[in-house]
Amino acid sequence: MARIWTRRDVLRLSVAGAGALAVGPRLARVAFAAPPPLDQKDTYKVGFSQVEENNPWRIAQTQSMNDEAAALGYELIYTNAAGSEAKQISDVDSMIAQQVDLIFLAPRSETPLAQAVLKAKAAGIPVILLDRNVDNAIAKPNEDYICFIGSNFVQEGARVAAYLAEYTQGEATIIELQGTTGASPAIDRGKGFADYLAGTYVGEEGTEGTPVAVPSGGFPNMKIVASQTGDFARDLGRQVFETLYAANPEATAVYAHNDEMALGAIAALEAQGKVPGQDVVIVSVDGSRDALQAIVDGKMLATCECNPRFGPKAFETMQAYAAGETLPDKIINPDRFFDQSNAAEFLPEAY
Ligand code: GYE
Repeated sequence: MARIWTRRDVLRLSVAGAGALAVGPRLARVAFAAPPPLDQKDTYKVGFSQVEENNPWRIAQTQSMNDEAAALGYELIYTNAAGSEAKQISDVDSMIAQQVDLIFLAPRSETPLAQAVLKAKAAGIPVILLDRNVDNAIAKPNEDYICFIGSNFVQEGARVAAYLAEYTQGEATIIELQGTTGASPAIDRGKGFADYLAGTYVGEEGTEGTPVAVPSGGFPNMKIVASQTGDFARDLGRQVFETLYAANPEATAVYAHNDEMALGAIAALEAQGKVPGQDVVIVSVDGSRDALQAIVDGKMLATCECNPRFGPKAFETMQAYAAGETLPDKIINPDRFFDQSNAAEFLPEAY
């Protein structure tokens, strides 16, 4: 079976990796057609490389990973890259040096962190990607890493677009606040939303929640007039929105790639004496407590859920891999959708 590696295989890969490094900055993809194996054991030492810890979504995710590791009696080696790709790459290096059994990686962006996946593979350590993907031209699921666990971000963007289209009856001048540049949720949430408005969105991958079909021709009177990154952060979202709104005061809607930036835009509008929810409607993704409260208060229109509580699914997937199960390339979390009709109901369970 391709999954069984010998120590000599690992050694050969390290040598191949070192050779590739000598000729260029990128590790060549190694030839093995399966990620490194994982023994079945009573307890494990597992790495969790978190991208940042500056918002409620990340805090809830880390909490969920800690809780599940503690419940299972596993040791969790946690690192916080504080929003830096360079730091995250060295965090993974240090996990490799500590010889963890497996690495859960929440990669900041798709391309630089694909290299970290290859390094872990070369060291014989399997990786599971949490909540963001890597560039699959560089590192592949079921080959270089086990699988990705997370939401269908294209669908999230399309669902938000469908909701906004219905609410505005196809008339909107939109400012888009993008997530972290090069991060898969930013790329895909942008794409799903834009494709839906253009009329080219096609539902994908059997997940629930596919939005209503786009009318042919899309929504010609819904236009994105400005689009810039706010790095998924509340205060940067506020500042970027302020600049974009000053240049586009005719805007009637904001599409933020996460709740934190949506809340930043709400703060900027209020600071200018505007009424969020009336002068400008705001839609986003995540389903944080503050966002649900903003919906209850009428300041935000809707948010598509993206659930941060990964712990149980992450460790269950790891155990399934150790048991020799074949896993899909992507394990998709189902997302709910929150608006005025149900935000109050979900507030108590929100993070
Ligand atoms: O939406 C955002 C977080 O990668 C899916 O990252 C995740 C996103 C999430 O910081 O709020």
